[in-house]
Amino acid sequence: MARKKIALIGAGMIGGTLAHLAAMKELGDIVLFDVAEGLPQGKALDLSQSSPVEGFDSKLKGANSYEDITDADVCIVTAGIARKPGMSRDDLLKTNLGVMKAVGEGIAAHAPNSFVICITNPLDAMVWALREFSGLPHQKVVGMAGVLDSARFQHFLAEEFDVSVQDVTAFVLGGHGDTMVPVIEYSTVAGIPIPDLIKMGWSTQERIDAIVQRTRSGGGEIVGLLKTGSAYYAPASSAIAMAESFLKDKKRLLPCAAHLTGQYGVDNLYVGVPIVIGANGVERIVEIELNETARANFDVSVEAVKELVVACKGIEPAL
Ligand code: TXD
Repeated sequence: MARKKIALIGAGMIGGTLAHLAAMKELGDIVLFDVAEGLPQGKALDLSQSSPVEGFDSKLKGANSYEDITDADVCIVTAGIARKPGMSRDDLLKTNLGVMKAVGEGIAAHAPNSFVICITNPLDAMVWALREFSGLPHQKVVGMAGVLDSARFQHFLAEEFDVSVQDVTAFVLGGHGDTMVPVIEYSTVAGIPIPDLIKMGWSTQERIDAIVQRTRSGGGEIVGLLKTGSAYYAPASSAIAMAESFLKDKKRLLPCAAHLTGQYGVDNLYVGVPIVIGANGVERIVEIELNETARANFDVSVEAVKELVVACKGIEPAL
């Protein structure tokens, strides 16, 4: 059986890390595509030279032409500009919308059967625009944010409870970052929900609220520290988990930005919800009952995504 093909559109910080992870996990052969000349080729060569040491047989290629992504099984899109300190996610809108147009057309022309994972910010609007520009089926285009947001939440919770991250599950909904909605009742340590853990004296509501807040501004905290870019290790790991679920038909239930058609009372919008990812892409959208607070927060999140989509339509009338 021929190897799977993974196209990474954008060979910057996340793109390079994606290539490293995909190669180490031998998910398939990898094409790093970027508009910058030399960058994808340099990273591909450097990574290829680590293969004898690491013992992986994935082939890596750097490219500046969309022809090289031909027949990719998965495309992971990080192309665009990253957030700089002081810059809001929405400031990125205009530039990255133009990038989504080019990328969407490139994927439509060369890898129309691929499973597409968008990472570029502002995520919920960019994945919507990328789907529109590419014309691919909605179940084959998703956005990565929830896996990262819940990983951040899980990390902070594991620290708070002093338990293994492996035993912490976190449940988040809604848009990326500031408007993320953690559902505390469904976030657990080995199945014990957080409200019960609070009752057991493992933490307090105030401390959990502070963790939620830190998670929401998790991206900004890293931007502030790095000063020259945004997070890339955890975002790359998160997208690889999604790609792996598709490539291996694992049917993992992961929080992702998915196209809603009435679920959660939302129509024709990409919002972060739990989905099952398998060989057919989005195989199921999981609709859970929300309590009043979660519902109210979710609605705020949906409104924020709606506003961004309206802004996109203002910039790009073809949408
Ligand atoms: O949770 C999430 N979704 C995110 C999103 C978490 C962290 C960062 N997130 C966003 O990912 C971030 O705000 C950016 O929009 C993307 C990519 O972040 P990265 O850190 O990888 O940015 P880089 O290093 O600037 O890389 C972007 C690359 C760079 O090499 C450009 O030359 C290239 O994109 N680029 C393009 N490639 C192809 N085609 C076009 N048109 C293009 N324009 C720029």
